[in-house]
Amino acid sequence: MSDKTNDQNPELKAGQFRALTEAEIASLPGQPGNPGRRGFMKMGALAGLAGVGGTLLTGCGRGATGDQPVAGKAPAAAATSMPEGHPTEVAPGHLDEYYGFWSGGQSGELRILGLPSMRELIRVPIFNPSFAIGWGITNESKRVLGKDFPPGGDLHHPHMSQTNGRYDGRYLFVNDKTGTRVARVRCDVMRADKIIDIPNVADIHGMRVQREPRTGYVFANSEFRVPSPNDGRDLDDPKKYQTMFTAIDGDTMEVSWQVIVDGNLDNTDCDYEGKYVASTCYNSEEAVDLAGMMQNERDWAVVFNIKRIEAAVKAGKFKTIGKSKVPVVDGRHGSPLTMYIPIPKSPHGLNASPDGKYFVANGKLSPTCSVVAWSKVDDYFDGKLKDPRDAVIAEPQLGLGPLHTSFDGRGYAYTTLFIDSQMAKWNIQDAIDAYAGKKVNYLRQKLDVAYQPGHCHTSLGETRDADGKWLVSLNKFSKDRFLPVGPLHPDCDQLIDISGDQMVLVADTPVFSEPHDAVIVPRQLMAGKIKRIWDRKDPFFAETVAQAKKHGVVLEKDSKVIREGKKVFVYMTSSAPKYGLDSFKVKKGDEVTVVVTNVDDIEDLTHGFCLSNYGINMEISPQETSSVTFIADKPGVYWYYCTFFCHALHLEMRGRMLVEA
Ligand code: CUK
Ligand code: CUA
Repeated sequence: MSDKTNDQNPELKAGQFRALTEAEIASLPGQPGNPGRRGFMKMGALAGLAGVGGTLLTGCGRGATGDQPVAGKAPAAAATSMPEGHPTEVAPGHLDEYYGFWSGGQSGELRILGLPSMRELIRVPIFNPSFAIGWGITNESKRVLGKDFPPGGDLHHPHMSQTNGRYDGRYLFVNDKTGTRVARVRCDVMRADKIIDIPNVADIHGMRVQREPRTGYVFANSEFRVPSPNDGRDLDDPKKYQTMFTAIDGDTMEVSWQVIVDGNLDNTDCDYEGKYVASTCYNSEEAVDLAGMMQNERDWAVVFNIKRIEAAVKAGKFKTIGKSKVPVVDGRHGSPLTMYIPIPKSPHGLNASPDGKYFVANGKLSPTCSVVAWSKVDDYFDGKLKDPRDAVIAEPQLGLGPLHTSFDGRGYAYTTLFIDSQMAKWNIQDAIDAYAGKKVNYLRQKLDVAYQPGHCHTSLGETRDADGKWLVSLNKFSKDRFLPVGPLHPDCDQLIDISGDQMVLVADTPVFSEPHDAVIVPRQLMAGKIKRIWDRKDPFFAETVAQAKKHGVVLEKDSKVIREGKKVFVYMTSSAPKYGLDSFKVKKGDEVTVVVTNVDDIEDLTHGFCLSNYGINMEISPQETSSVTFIADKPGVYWYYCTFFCHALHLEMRGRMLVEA
């Protein structure tokens, strides 16, 4: 199916799009009188007929705004002369308007995209080693990763720190499902500076940050139930398995407290007042096989009362488990610390609306989303609401497989339908009215996406600043959308314009496995926050600087070798196109630490240090110090050379390590 490609629209070059006509929009699924999916598939033919009469979608009423003198959008005139094959509206040399911080899934990395071009700008390795920059190889990165770091991670959820419900550009926090870890990334240099193991639990999945008054807490769900402590006891006695909700102090990256729950936790989000955080909770059956996990018609959204939990911890009403000192409170059914709201069926995503009034739990195995009012949660904890189910104030029926919901700040919600391969746009107030018995149609549009969407995310949609401009659909399958590249297909992330009444698909982007979630942040918000060269006083390599100081070495100018028994420290500068040392000599079996300081202070003038046949490469960006420690176990001549093309004489930028037998 290639209904939306330009095969049928020969007037347009590959990658060019034009705006839908009124008639085409009316034919979209979800529109009154629409002919359904089949009709949508016919749209390609329709588009062919319409020919070049329509405006290019690249213009899309979003051309030059006049208030963006610095690049941003290409002027409307330039939009018609977009480079061939470029699926975007950002012309060469122009900058994107938004940063997209993208999960890398089982790649273990964070990715930074530009929107609306959907261009991948850079990858930030976090749980995954990266030979390109030396993550997992350098001493500096190993200090963050810890001693015996696993070979990778499964990063699902990136979220930026907030202050008063708005992104503040300090940190990004990410989870590692397989390694039961949470990492913090500094937004100024886009490097992880803390990675912590979460004790007592397994598989950190859903993760969000406290919005009010600031982050504050980072909340993490552990999904799989295991014995606790998980030390070989109670192996095949699932009744003794449990899981917990974890709150981390985002400033110190220490675990503040944990709450034992029933079921297993999936996704999580918090309110805009700093009072509550809620998690979807499936497998209320507490089974360990597929059939068993799908028995109940309803599972839960669990709401955690932050103040009460803090008070319980303060009053000493907690236990600790095994060697961990983390206070653990009991939040299972009947606890005054939690509220279990029945939600159909095995709910997955949980998303708080930017007006601060509601959260939406996405039904997954039910065609519904459940809208819960935070005010009713207040009522429940105040004793005014007896049945937690009465906190549900709407349950719109949207389609098959609702997984995640995003908001535009104008009262609309956008929900991914995994099984239907569609995005549903619906009106929250209408859904509430319909639940109350009024005859209203809350559904506004269904847009086919390709294919099987997981998360969706709107620009600024998880903050008070939700601007209703862009929506991304992070699709798990791409099938026929791209050139075949072997049995493993890329995923397909699609950009959707939501600035008008109708969602309009504007770009397909192939992505490597497997983005789950993303956040979209305007570039103005990051202006001045991102460094372009390192600060010599940066804490990332401060320990290496301190070690050099002990050796009496001034990193910015000294290049010398210092021997301490079998330990050899090789200090050298790098300045295009030369290392401070043309060669150094060690003995077989020495523990060698090479410390390279890039004294160039020109933006983008990065050097590399690659040591042949020793499996070593590292990046040294302007004003950075990077170091690596290894055993010189192979005698002979080994060249080290620069891996970042830095100068016309880059290939000559090298030297020799001489290892005596
Ligand atoms: S989860 Cu993957 S599609 Cu890990 Cu946020 Cu829903
Ligand atoms: Cu330094 Cu290439």
